[in-house]
Amino acid sequence: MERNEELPIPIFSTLESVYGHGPQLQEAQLRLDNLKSKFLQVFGHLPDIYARSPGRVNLIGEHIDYEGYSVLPMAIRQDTIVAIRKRDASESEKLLLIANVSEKYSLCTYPADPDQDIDLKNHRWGHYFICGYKGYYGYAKSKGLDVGVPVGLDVMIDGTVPTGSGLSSSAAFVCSSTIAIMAAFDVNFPKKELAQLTCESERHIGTQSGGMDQAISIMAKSGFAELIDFNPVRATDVPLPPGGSFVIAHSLAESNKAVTAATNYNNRVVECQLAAIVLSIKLGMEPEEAISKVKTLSDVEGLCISFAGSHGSSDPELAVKELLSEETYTAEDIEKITKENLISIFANSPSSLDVLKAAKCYKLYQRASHVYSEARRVYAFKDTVSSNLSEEEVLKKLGDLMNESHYSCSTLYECRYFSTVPNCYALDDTIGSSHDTNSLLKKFPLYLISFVSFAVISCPELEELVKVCRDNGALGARLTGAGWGGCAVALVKESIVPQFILNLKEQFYESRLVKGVIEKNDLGLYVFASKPSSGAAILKL
Ligand code: NG1
Ligand code: MG
Repeated sequence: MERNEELPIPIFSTLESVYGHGPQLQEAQLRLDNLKSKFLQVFGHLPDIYARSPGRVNLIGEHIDYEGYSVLPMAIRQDTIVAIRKRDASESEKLLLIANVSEKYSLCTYPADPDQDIDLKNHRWGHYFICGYKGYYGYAKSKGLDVGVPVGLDVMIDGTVPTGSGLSSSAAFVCSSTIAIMAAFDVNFPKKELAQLTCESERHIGTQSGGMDQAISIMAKSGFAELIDFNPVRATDVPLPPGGSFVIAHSLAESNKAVTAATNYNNRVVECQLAAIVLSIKLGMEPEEAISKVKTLSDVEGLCISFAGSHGSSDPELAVKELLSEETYTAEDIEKITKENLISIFANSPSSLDVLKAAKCYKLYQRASHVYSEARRVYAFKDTVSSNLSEEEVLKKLGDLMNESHYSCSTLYECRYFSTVPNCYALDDTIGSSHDTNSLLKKFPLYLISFVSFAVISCPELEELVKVCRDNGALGARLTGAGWGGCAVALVKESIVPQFILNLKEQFYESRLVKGVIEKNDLGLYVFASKPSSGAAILKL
């Protein structure tokens, strides 16, 4: 049988083929009717074709995709549908008009120019469509397709993946946009190629993201989670553990990665690269070679042969313990090891230079420890699912792994601080360690102390939510997606799911209801059990 990733995107002529026959179908029909009538209202025509791509919940394997390590997400039913109409080449208007069914998002207009730069200083929601647009043209040209003269496009978006929630609304948007454009031009590429190209094109938004979200959105199979490997992208079906259910709950803190990249997401990517370079030099590589060759922590794994773990093979976690310092590194500390200054190491990456500008120090030991241990947990999770253990034991073990993952994300990777105060604060310059409350007390008036301590323990929502999940019987609970807000995912025994959700509503959400923003009746949007849904599709309706 041909592997899933070698196939092109499926084309369906009915909504049932994607949404099945349950209440989901009714909801999809309503969305489609609304999308069509709004399209007609705004553009004066009906769309030619539609594409949909789902969001995802990552079960385990956080912040390791960009380091080359496998991750284990599943697609959720919430998705983005893109309706598109290609204008005739004869029509004078050569514009991309991107509208949204939601009034929250106003019409975005761009030139029909695949070579345009995205204005990162002025973030607009339509930029994600342009990522897909540039990606499509770049790929089509590289394959020698005759792309013709760019024409205008009328586009309308309907997304149900909550934004800034760690459920990958951005990748659902970029993937559905790319696929809609591709379908409008009557071509279809293999999923594997699309996963790669959408991953690269989402980087136009300024985050140095890995490829997990696009890969699962494109390659997901209904009823399965997927182990996603990289270089090259591959998906392996992983059945869900019997007797267990995954519940997703929103912390109600949004995290806008496109805006906070320099201090949060990209900061960690840069720290990982620095950790990888320093580690490889400590393992005997010449600095010059390390700088030119080593990009990710997975590049270093093969060098750790002298650090054998209990299983006999090389153990990078041990190497980190021995060779990196737990203290934070300044730029000068690192430059002494690399014998080259950081600005020239990252000279070709403007978004990394932004990170260097914002950062005062780097936590190499902590970030590398997280990445290597999380990579190990992903395989432990997959092996546990297919082990001979009893149902009870499997669920318990998976829950433990999820809890360990959360602890690591929280304490070693620190995906939980607000970006207003960078992780290695600029304040560190004057106050020494910002965690040292005594020295703070001596030096600063009370108002500043309360500000600093607020910053240190800020974004408590996700921590609280994870605790509420565990207190109510979750076998494991963890943040999912990039963190700094967004959702938690909890593994819960199937038999207690309804009661578990009720308890969360009572203990976490009730006190946070805000009239006009979060109403009691809408709570189902913020906390729900999720089954693995299918991947991207083209709809010719
Ligand atoms: P979210 O925050 O869900 O968009 C991001 C990255 C992933 C991955 C996770 C952390 C993008 C598009 N996605 O997910 O590649 O690195 O964080 O595991 O930036
Ligand atoms: Mg995203």
